[in-house]
Amino acid sequence: MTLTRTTCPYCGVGCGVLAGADGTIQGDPKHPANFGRLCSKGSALGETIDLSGRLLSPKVDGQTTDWDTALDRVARAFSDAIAEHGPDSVAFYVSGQILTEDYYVANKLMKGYIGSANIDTNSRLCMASSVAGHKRAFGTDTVPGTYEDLEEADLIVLVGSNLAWCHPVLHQRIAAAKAARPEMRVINVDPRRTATTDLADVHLRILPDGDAALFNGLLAHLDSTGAVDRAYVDAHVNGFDAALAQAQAEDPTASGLSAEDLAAFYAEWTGTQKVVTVYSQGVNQSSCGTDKVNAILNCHLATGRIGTPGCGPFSVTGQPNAMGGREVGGLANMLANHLDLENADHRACVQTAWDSPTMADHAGLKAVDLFQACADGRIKALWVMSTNPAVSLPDSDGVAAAIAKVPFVAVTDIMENTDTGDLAHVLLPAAGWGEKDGTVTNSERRISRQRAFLPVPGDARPDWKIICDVAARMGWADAFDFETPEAVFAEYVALSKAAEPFARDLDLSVFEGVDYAGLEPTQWPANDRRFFADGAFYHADGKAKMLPVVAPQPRNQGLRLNTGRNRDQWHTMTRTGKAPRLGAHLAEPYLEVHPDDAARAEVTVGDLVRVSSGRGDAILRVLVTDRVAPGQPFAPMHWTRQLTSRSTVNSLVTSTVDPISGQPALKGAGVVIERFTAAWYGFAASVVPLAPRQAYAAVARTRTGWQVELAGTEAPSDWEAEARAATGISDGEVSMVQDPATGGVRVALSRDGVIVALFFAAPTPVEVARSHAIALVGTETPPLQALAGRVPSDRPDPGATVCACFEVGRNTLLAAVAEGATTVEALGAKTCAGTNCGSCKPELAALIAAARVPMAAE
Ligand SMILES: Nc1nc2c(c(=O)[nH]1)N[C@H]1C(S)=C(S)[C@@H](COP(=O)(O)OP(=O)(O)OC[C@H]3O[C@@H](n4cnc5c(=O)[nH]c(N)nc54)[C@H](O)[C@@H]3O)O[C@H]1N2
Ligand SMILES: Nc1nc2c(c(=O)[nH]1)N[C@H]1C(S)=C(S)[C@@H](COP(=O)(O)OP(=O)(O)OC[C@H]3O[C@@H](n4cnc5c(=O)[nH]c(N)nc54)[C@H](O)[C@@H]3O)O[C@H]1N2
Ligand code: SF4
Ligand SMILES: [Mo]
Repeated sequence: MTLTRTTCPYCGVGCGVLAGADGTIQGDPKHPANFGRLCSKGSALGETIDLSGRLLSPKVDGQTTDWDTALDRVARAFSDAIAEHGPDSVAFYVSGQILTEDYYVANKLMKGYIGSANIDTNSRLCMASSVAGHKRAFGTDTVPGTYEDLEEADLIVLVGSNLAWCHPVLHQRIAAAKAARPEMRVINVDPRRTATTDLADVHLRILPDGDAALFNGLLAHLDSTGAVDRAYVDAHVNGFDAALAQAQAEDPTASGLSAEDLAAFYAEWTGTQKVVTVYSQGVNQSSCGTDKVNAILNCHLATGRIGTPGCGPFSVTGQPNAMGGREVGGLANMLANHLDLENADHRACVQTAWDSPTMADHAGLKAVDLFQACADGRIKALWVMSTNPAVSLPDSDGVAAAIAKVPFVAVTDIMENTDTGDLAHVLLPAAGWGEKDGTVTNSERRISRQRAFLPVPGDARPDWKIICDVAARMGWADAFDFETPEAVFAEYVALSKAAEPFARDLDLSVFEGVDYAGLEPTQWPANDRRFFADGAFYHADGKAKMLPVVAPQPRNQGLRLNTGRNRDQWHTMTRTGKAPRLGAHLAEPYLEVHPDDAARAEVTVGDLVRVSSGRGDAILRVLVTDRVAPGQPFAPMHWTRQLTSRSTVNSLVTSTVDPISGQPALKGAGVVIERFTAAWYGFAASVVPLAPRQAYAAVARTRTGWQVELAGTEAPSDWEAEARAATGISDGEVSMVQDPATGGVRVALSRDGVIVALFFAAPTPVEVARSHAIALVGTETPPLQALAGRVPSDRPDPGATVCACFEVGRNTLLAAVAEGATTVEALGAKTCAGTNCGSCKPELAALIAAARVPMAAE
């Protein structure tokens, strides 16, 4: 079996993968991002490349059609809108998950040919505050860090980053470095205790948005203790005095931390030369995100701790090509290749290189404004590529309604049914990961190839090709006559050459004339060349800039909803949702609630709550835990209308944005929670695909088909009919057991002696061993035995999955701990858990710790 060297399509770590057409997936030992490691999502890639649910042909108005019809329709809709209402009446909304070549041609078409800058991307929800912070401080959007810095650092401060779940291989690299060098220290700044906290020596549980006060306090402390590098500041930094004066006027306890915790943190940061501050969405996704970024950068600039090994600020990118998108200028306020839209010389340079008829000369609409313009009727034609805004944008119900109002909507996706695709007039089938070729740039500016190892299915085409096909039909065939992604890449590299006179940071000369087919993972400007090591920045005078940051006042009344990610799901689950072993870890939409808040709302573990905000509501399962602070419930962002009836978390989030970056405050919606009173609760497993139809329903894939957690507001009069509807099985024999004492109902549906579905319902949350019930589906177990719902003594119930790779459940692990496996290594030796990708190791450690706490202390 020949394996192809490619790159993982999920997070910005950008791990190298060896992949085979039979679904073989291995970490690439030679890739400098991962050296052979993969996390649970990467390891399960083989389970997500089947063609189920794929969009395989273009569709116009819901009807399958051919490419010519679909492309003509898109081109005509855009050309007509532009002719009638001008270039700013159309928009593209793209994604950090398309390849650099796709991004480059989309940006070229919109900015250089249509002549508008109305192209924005989901990176607006993700990296925009970091981009804006970098530009303010450095004069350009440069991420100076490398992964090796993380291993060389003596202190790593993780701010608003759940690295263990979101950048697992980087987390593992840090864990390995720390194991080898135990004196290395990790501090985690997060209002929530996460799997990442478990690796940290110190957890600073700040108040939401307390980061600016924390880092302002650090700056004042650096100054008062003589730790500022005066020579560096004098030579390379402007704005020190103003930034310091503002920092001195602030009260660091506004961060929510005690004076002792602050003093200890400040002393450690001040006393350690090699410090890396890693930050992510807890910093960026805020109404003061850009200021938070600059508060962090200020401290590194004041000490000259930037650009040297083992030191610096490090904004880790989320998506596989978030960085590539920034390079090609995929945001509405950027031009290609790190050039500035507002700069006439830059515009002229790009226009000359593109030989284009026009050039956008003012910033386009940023994501939230773009969908507001859809709602207002200003946008007449919209093209969404590789992102699912009807789920992932704040006020997602409002966004879905706005998309539905646009006279023409095209969506390019790999999946047939998504919440956004369901609103499109034209659906364009994209070739997916493994089927297409191109490049991506990871968090450390390393460009790697994604290579095809599967045939392109059906009529699908790569995104760059679809964009060029539409451009050609709009009259620009010559400028978009690329035959291959290699040709696009070459033009992108050439544009960087043309921009050389402006001496920007983005220097792609190492890629000139490179062997694209065999391209080795390579950093720009060149492997091992460091940014800012010599103190040269990109403001006009070559200096960096420190910014005065006004910390927001702590707002600590009411419930504030924090949101984020789960270990084993990727965003709106269109791909990870296909892998049974990924679905088994946290299988339904939930809300982590502090015990005090749960008591106040009179809810307990397993109950359902209705969470409401001024925007909308969502029904979520309650998880009572002190991992979250009082007043700060947390919900993951993943669930959609395809999989749930009413559990899309962004229905709750308001569209407040950071005034500088336009990035929405996705981590801070004011909410109220109340018990969701259900007349009955249920669980079902079936061999056929399930649709969410009850008041509460959450569907997931299983090894034997599909499962659904459900609840209804009215007990059905006919339980057999309900069970058949819930499981999608209308034929076959039925066996039913009812328990009048408890009101419980159990139904088995079988065909020719084979169980095809099981359904359990009760007036309280159903207690049935899920994994056991799922395993019975498709077997010839006698129905009444299956309905006993108890686990036969010879087959212990493994419980909820903790280790996705080996599918090891919580009960299995607890039993092993009880038998003496009280270290992560011992647990691994006994159960295999944690011995493949290692993503569950933090949870294994937590489980061991919890199991050893005497019951009375819980
Ligand atoms: N498993 C998985 N991995 C992913 C993704 C995925 O969907 N699933 N998506 C990828 C993408 S696109 C991205 S952008 C990254 C995101 O990666 P991360 O940013 O690490 O992930 P999040 O869970 O969004 O948020 C991180 C933390 O911010 C904390 N936080 C909330 N408010 C504040 C605050 O005011 N201050 C501080 N200091 N912290 C706060 C939250 O409690 C949370 O633990 O993950 C990438 N990796
Ligand atoms: N509340 C809350 N909301 C958030 C966040 C949060 O932390 N909290 N995080 C935000 C962040 S950081 C991000 S990055 C966004 C992510 O949110 P989205 O980008 O909306 O989520 P995805 O599910 O990654 O959407 C990618 C889509 O592209 C499709 N696709 C996959 N491969 C291809 C391909 O090769 N070509 C094409 N054309 N399509 C493809 C997938 O099927 C899927 O429909 O969510 C944001 N929303
Ligand atoms: S850490 Fe996991 S999701 Fe991220 S690139 Fe590596 S294997 Fe893929
Ligand atoms: Mo992201």
